[in-house]
Amino acid sequence: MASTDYDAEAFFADSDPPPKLDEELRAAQSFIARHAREGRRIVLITSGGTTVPLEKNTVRFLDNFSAGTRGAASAEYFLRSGHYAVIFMHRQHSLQPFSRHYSHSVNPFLSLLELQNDDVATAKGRTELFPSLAAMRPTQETQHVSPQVERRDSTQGPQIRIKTADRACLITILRSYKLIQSLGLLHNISFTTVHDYLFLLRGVSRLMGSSEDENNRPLGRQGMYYLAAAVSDFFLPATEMSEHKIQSREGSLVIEMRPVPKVLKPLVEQWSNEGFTVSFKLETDPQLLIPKARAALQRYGHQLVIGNDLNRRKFEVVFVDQQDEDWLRISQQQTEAGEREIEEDIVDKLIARHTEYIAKSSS
Ligand code: 9Z3
Repeated sequence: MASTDYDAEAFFADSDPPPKLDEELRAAQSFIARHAREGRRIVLITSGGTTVPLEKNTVRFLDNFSAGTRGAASAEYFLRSGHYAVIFMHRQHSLQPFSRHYSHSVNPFLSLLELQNDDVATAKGRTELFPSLAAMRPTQETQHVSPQVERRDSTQGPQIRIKTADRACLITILRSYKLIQSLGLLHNISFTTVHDYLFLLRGVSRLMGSSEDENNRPLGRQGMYYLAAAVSDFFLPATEMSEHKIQSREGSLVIEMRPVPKVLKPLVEQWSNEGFTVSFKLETDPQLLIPKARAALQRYGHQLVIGNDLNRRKFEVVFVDQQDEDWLRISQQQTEAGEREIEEDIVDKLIARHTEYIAKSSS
């Protein structure tokens, strides 16, 4: 190890905490305290990729691949089980539970809506919005707007409706979202940089690790840590970062990055108080998946590594624990058609394993 490599303790001692950390942790504390008091299991889900800024006034950064699907979908399945309160710690602007079904790229929200009593089909309507387009005729598929224009009641402006075909699905998702909100079962925290992520992970796992129910029994094993975020392996310490935008006149860009401190070890040994800890291992070379997952288990001593290959992750993962390897596969066609999600099966299996883990401590 180079003398400048950071272990977790040195990293936290040498780095300034993110400006809103205390505020974030106060909010997380009241969520955790309430659910621990009520004897509910709590799962901390991390989701999305971390960034590593190359400059203090950041113009460029290194990013890790992750859309946040794994984390956001899993959060919904944990909530649906009825056994968990969920802390969803995600990369800012990555996918979130419930709203993920209507992301801008997959299912743009505006295309679910239709306008009634609207006059965009008339030249007058177009003049109001984009005068320079007034002379252009609507395309064939928007012609059907016209009959409604004929019936237009001048006292009533345009009305918005959800398209009939999308209504049932949207209503189910909206009702689920509202229900979870009204029960206060989901708490969101966002991060951008790997630095934010590390401070938040330490803060939240310490809070979970020290919480108790009303009979002073620790949350301990009832806590789960589901670490699906794609975390950078390399970072630049603040002391080695350029203050301003790196200038191209300096020729080729050569940056030496440091290994990110491994916080899974202190999470397991010091912070989480025996919480059930699941990390994900992402590889692109299938040969490396099992050995790397095994090495992580060995190194950190946690309960489970879920290995996934970048290109197969939506229909195949492998559960690696101290004893064996358990492949979970679902149909690729069904996945691609949007009929099934592997996260449903992952979460089912994890809940069963978590239940067993809790039972072991009480026996
Ligand atoms: C994963 O492996 C996740 O399953 C994915 C999910 C990032 C592949 P999406 O968000 O993708 O659904 O698009 N996460 C962990 C990746 C990671 O950084 N793991 C570290 C490593 O592999 C260990 S914590 O070394």
